[in-house]
Amino acid sequence: MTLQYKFPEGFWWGSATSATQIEGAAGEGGKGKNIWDHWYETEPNRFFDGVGPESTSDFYHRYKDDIQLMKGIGHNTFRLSISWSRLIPGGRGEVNQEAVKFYNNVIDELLANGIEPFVNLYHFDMPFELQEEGGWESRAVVDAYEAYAKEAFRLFGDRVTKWFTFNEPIVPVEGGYLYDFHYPNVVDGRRAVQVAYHTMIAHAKAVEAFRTFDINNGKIGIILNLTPSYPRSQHPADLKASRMADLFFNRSFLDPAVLGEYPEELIEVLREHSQLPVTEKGDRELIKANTADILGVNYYQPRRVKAKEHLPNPYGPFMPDWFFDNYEMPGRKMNQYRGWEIYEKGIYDIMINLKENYGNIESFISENGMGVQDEDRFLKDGEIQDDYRIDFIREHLKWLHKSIQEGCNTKGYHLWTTMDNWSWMNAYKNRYGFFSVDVETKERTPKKSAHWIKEVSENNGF
Ligand code: BGP
Repeated sequence: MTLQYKFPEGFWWGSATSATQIEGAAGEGGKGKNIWDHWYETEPNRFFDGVGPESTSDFYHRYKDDIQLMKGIGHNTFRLSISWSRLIPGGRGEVNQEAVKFYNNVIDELLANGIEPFVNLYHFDMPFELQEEGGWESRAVVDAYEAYAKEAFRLFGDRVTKWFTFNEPIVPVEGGYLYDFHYPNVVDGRRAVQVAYHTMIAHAKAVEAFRTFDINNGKIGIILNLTPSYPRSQHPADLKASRMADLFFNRSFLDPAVLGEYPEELIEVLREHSQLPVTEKGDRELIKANTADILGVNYYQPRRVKAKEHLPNPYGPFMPDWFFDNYEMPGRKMNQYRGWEIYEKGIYDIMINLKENYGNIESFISENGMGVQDEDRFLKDGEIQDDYRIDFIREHLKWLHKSIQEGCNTKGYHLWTTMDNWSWMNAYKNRYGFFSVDVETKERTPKKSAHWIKEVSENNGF
């Protein structure tokens, strides 16, 4: 068969998940509480249909079957995260042996089935006790994270070679400290900046620690949600707006993680508005010396911006949005369920940017996907006919393929997500998986896209 879009030998086909969203068993196996368990206990009304993180998709008990499903659709790689509060209840101190056993079993099962585990250490899930101490605002929590990372490298580094320190570290900053969609629901620019900064320090410390372990061919990196910022027009004010959005939402993590330093312009604007974080001596060198080996790119939607229409309220909290307005481009293609624009070329623009401005760092698409509400509507002969998802993936893959042909160092594509999972405040509202999950019985059923990706992965193209 001749393929129009053939991917390089060894291309990583797979999908991505996170502990809190798939494991369930929140009160089992000795797991401590994280901020999601706590928030749900105190404000269940914040979660779609009042569904919380206690049982989610029950991967904790079903991982063996789930790994067979992954294998069945041609996965050669799979991303999971370790739940910090499961491995070390309370966030520091004693390791929970039941958790060690669980993660060992998952890792071994993946390897035995020819699927390489990509392991992420932190996916929005701060142990509750550490949040009570101040979470990422506290430097002591950074130290606790470093100890946790070391423990994970020591326990699993003999078999896991691809490690990630954080998934989308800007999201807890936005959700928890600016826009009120994650616990602790603080709205405070300065505290947000401190949280972002400490997250970066935690990342650099984990990278530094990783290099003291003798992990064969081991690579460590970070997973960032990069949202290219497109200006409404070429007017200098629109261009400036897009540059500012890019600084706050992309370069705030991308530059220090890959280039080892913060953009001067970002530091300047924070200084001007008295928002600079508290730092320690040696931080600059730490960041410089511990850049990522590999970058995971989560891409769902672009950001379109324009110059501000009105001056911001000078008494309101400092916000990145002081420097741009969002722009609704007429004729844009929307995923109406999630409210996100679909712009496939964005994936290519990101990769070209990484090639031209970030040393062509080894990267892969670590998340891309389409969340759809009420997917049962598309049920036919016992299977969800998700042709929209197939189109979505195919069109993104075409642009990714083009970027590879033009020399971008892109190694794989992971869909968000394997089977429908619990999506934070949205719970089970929007479904993303190759497999549907019956929320009551937890039964998994392949969607049409599962058969399609099997073929694509096995042919290494389409
Ligand atoms: C990413 C997160 C995932 C996942 C996904 C889908 O930002 O890394 O955890 O949830 O988005 O988004 P949502 O669940 O908000 O629909």
